[in-house]
Amino acid sequence: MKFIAGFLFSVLTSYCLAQSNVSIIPKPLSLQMETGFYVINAKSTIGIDINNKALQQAAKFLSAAIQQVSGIGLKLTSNNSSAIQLVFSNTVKEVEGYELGIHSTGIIIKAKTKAGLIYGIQSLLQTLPQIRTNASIQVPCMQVIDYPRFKWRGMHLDVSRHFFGPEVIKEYINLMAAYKMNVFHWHLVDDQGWRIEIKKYPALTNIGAWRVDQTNKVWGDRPQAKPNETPTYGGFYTQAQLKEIVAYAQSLNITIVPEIEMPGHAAAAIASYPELSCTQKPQLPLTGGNYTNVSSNYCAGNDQVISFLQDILTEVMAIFPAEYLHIGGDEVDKAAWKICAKCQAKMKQEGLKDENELQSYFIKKIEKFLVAHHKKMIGWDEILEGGLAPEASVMSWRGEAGGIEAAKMKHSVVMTPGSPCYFDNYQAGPEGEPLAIGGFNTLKKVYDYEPIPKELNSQEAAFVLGAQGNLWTEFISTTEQLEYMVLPRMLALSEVLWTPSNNKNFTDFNNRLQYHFRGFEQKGLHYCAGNFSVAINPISSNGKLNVSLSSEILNAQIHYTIDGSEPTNQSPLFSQPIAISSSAQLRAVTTLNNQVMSKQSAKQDFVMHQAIGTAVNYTTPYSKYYPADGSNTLTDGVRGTFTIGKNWHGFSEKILIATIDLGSAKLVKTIALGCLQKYRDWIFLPQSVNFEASTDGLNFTAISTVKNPIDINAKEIMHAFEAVFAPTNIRFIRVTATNNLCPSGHPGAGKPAWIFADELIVK
Ligand code: TNX
Repeated sequence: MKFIAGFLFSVLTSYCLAQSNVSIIPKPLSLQMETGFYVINAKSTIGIDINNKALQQAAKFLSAAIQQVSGIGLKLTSNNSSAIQLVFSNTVKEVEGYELGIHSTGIIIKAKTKAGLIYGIQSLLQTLPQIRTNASIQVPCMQVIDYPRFKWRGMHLDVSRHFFGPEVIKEYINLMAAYKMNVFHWHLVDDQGWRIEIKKYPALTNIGAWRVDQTNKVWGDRPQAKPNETPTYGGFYTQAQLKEIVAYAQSLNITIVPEIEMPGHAAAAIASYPELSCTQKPQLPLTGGNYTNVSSNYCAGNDQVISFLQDILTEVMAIFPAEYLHIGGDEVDKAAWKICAKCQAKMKQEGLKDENELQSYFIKKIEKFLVAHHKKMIGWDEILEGGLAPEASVMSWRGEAGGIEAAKMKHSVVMTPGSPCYFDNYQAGPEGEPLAIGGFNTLKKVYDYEPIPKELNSQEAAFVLGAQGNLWTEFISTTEQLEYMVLPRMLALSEVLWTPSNNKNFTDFNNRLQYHFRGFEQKGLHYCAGNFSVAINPISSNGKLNVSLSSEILNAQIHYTIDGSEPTNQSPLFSQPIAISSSAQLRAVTTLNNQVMSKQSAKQDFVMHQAIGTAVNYTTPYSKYYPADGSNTLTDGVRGTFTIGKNWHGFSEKILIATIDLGSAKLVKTIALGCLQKYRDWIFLPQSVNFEASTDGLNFTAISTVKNPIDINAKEIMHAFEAVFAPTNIRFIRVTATNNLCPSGHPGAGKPAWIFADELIVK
């Protein structure tokens, strides 16, 4: 009976949904479809308390949006029997909550605040057809009760690396608003451009906002400006423009949190006022990612810097009424401070034991100033180093560790870990995708994100305000690409932040998403239709390997081969995990309606050898950012690809020493360590790999040391360092890989490189 009832219920609801096509994103807390329609036509009016400004603003917004879809202009009236009613009501308890009732006789949206009202309107708008009708519109009847899970539902945009004018910013705000995001974190200054007019310091925009145009070159390859070249690329917002945008955002319930970076990422300010750096040497505005001989930190020992920044913040606070102000604080290379007389004197005078404490001293001074002006300070997680300022909030970007630490210290936190919250990373491909900074944050990865880390108990979790998607723009120079990187990942994040996690379902989201895709097309917005690459997920346990395949594409099928040949729609169809029992190359493609959709087949090499399944002991652990699939990644038979987040153990600035025990003496004639070089990601093949063997695990004898034969400047290559020797009985193997230094000409020249290793192959 229960089964039949459940079955009937799901048939009925899917019938109603299919029929009415309600695809609201983020998914409302509760949505009850009812029978019938309300018809919006030329006679419909919007009824409000006409003396209430907020209601007026909301009603105008609604009427303009309906006009866009249907061409019908709805009049505002004070008639409380109007067809569409917008009302403030105390029966709605949640601050951002709303109730939307669509009945055959009319529509009513109730909310406690203007925020709720706007959200109710946004939901109503998502029940309208995406295709312009130029006629009356049928809206299906339903009852929605809704409010958000998190209060910080953020999107960030870097306008320093590439500049986007006020119209683009408004479009960004519109997109955010449509999906009930409510914080716009505006990254207004960075090394490559100062974008906010500061009246007291005009050079910041006269000089700091303009650079020699190298837009046609990839960020990291852009030559530095020469003194005889004219800076022509850039732009900035006047204070009047900013105030107008703030008001615009406010009308859609979006708070703008401005970011003024300090004490690092300040090269543009230093190009404008060289006396602010430790060296005080003049420099030209950066054109891209080449920092050779450029100061990008303020001098932390110079009191003039503090007063300069306080003057700036005073003007910033007068433009942005937000409760929070972001002061950056990330990626400060403290080398300049170590050799700066002023910084060292300041450390002595204040009893600071190292440069981390100097940074903390600097940030605390700024916080004190902001607090005195009734602002809350937020910064990137590096502000934890050397001691967190007393009331600071933390934005956790280098994973979640900073956020966890801050929440445990009872400080507010916004989660924005690189994976999956960096929308400058690839979302598909990467073959066929526009060049991106790297990484791989697919729609599903964003959708599956849970902002509350399991390390936090419920009291600590309350300090997590929410999360945010970040859009850094080193690799994004056009509006089209900006849209493409945000759409549709922002929609996935909006559901993460709005909808209770037990109410989320990726397939259901993906179904609703199709309606939004039609809307993007209608509006001429660029978006990513999905990651058509097949995800290959090896599962190794007890030395046995099974592989599962998945696709993020709705209703897709997967075809595969295991002999290295290119799969077609005729190749075997994936339905259950594939057992791998000998070395093989698996390839797979996504098909839709019997057509191969993947730009390139996904490939994965598997290698069977004598060490499969053995435990690996590392002398120094692998980076927590590159755990691959766990501690025996080197012995799981799974070879790496050029995707660094998968199958590779990464070692930062350290040599790799790994020991394995084959369990008993075995006849061995080759041992190899698979390694990766990826120039742009500071990953270089080791200088050499040394192999040793032992029968007792205590006394090791050298087998051989294999030198790196590959050009240090090679962009990307996989190479196995292999020792070949006369068959020998061996039980224990120790491998030592010595890291390289980044070569000259590389942004990290002279600094230790990463080692990436995927497999220790024993044959
Ligand atoms: C790190 S995230 C940065 C930015 C870069 C970004 C590129 C953060 C606080 N700092 O300056 O643009 O990586 O993904």
